[in-house]
Amino acid sequence: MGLTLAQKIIKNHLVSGEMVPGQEISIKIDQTLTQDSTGTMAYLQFEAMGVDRVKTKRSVAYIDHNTLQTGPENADDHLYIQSVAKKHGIYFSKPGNGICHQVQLERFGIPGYTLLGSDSHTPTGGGIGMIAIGAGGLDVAVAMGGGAYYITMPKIVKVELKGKLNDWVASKDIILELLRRLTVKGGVGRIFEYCGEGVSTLTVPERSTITNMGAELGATTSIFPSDDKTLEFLKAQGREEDFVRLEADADAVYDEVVEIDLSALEPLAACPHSPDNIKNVTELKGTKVNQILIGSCTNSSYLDLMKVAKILEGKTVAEHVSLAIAPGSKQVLTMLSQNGALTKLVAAGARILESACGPCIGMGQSPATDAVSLRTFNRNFEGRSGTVSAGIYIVSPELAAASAITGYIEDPRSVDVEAGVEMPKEFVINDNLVVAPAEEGNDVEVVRGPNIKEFPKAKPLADKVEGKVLTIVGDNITTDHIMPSNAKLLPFRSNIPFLSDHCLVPCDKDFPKKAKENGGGFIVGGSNYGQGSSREHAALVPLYLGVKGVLAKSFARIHMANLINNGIMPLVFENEADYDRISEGDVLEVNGALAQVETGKIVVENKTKGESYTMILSVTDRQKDMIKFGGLLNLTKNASK
Ligand code: MIC
Ligand code: SF4
Repeated sequence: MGLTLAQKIIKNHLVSGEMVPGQEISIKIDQTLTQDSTGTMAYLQFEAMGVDRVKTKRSVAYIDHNTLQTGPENADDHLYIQSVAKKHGIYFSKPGNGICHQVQLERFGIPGYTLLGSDSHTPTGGGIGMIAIGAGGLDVAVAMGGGAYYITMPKIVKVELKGKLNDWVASKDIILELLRRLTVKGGVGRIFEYCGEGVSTLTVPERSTITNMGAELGATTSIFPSDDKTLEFLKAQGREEDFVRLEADADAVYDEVVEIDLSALEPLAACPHSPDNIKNVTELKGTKVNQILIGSCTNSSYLDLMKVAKILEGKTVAEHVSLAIAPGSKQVLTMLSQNGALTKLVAAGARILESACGPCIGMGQSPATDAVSLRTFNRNFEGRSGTVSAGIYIVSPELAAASAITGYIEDPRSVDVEAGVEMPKEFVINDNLVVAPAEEGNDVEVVRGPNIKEFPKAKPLADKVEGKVLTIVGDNITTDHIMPSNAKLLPFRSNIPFLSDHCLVPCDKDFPKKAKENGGGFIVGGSNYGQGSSREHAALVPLYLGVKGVLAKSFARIHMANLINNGIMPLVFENEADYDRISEGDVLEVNGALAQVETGKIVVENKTKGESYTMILSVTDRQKDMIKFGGLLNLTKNASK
């Protein structure tokens, strides 16, 4: 029986387990990436492991999220990461060099390699045929130390692309179409592998837009074959030697199949407040727009911005619209400036932002009260923009640019410009913002500013676990709800005590107070609890607040792993109706917890109501040990005794 491409790469990296969906496997990681907002914790954890030099083929630390230095905190974090990177063998991508996923694709990604990143959009690398996975900082720290990465073997979904996109329909519309069909939960436990005649019609940056936003499906990762288009891209990046041709076997067997006829797609938009709330542009046409933002790791490539420049050339942004553009990398910005496209953008009235995540993570550019904002980003969760009342629409750069001119949502097919942008033969290469690590790290001193606080350490599981239900939240709660990120909070990503006053506040403003007054307790959630980002803070902060377990209808993959890594029990209702029986303030108790963890079923007694609920602890044996020992670090320490 033939193998799919994902299976081939996993097989080549398999350390333990069998490639049977649902079973635990572990794989060797070739490359890691961190960014600054998750990186400080990842490196503090790496340091706690006591490993001198990273053991990967290449590890890169990027600064791209917290670049708005409104006080010394972010700059202190940058210095810490820069020095720790130099000491331990990690390349350091300075602020200004670009968004981690864009730069990794341009300069470091290699087809057939595995990449683990402390950011949920790491699967962007699937656009050049990598198995690229997002994870919590602790998992990335372990991988840097040479440890294998453990996951449940996903199902492999074949996405058969037929035909070719029509002019001004974008690759963004392909992933929006998948989100329309499958929802933000539809990809959980799955790898999306793209095949079919439509693949060869898409360039690497277009493919990467799709694999990037596979994260919004909840997928483990997404991957494209490595073919002539990949060669064209790597060659233009001066990295032809990194190319290897890779595809699925002709007789590969997939667990599921989805077909998309590219020629039938139309421009789409994800409407407020979820990436799967999809409408056709024709339904939205004429909606007045106040702000347009073009950028993010989803859509800030050279090709994307050239399309935007083409549409905006000679035009002026509508009077009532603010248009801001953040090119994805220094390379993109340099090329736009060299070929004059930047001048066209500026002439049209665009506000040029630095090459960083910027407004995508709420670092500035919050829209006005009740404003409508079109963004080429990937997430439109309520409040993520910094303005709770704003309506955020996720769209392609083409649709965004067309709308910037009239100030109303426009169908990009109506622009009077010829479609298509040529892939450059050569990208401009200048890696002078990437600092190589020291040959010998012993003499490098790690700089720890006052903002670098210790991370909370989990304790081994007690046999009797008790506490109050601190809050009850609904379905699809994101990590942006659990641990909000914005220009005010991001500077404190290395300061868990500070962040703890903001935990779950968008859902329940009294949550931190209740957690502190009661010395911790339980959170009750609906389905897909913890969707979105990889931020470990959504587990570390509840850990700091004394949260012992989360009872939910289901969990998102990365968040569930982060809870377990930090010794918090993720418990799934066997009977979903029990969710409605629980009230805030109920006292819950688990007796004989240590033995119950072993069985994978936990009986939670509700002392207040005099009833009990069977909860499933759907974890592997190794994860059971993590919960018992109090997280991954304790387990690792225990194993090495
Ligand atoms: C995001 O897009 O939500 C982030 C910010 O990149 C996060 C990481 C973080 O919270 O620092 C992610 O996607 O993992
Ligand atoms: Fe940065 Fe936004 Fe991409 Fe997250 S989704 S890595 S915040 S650009």
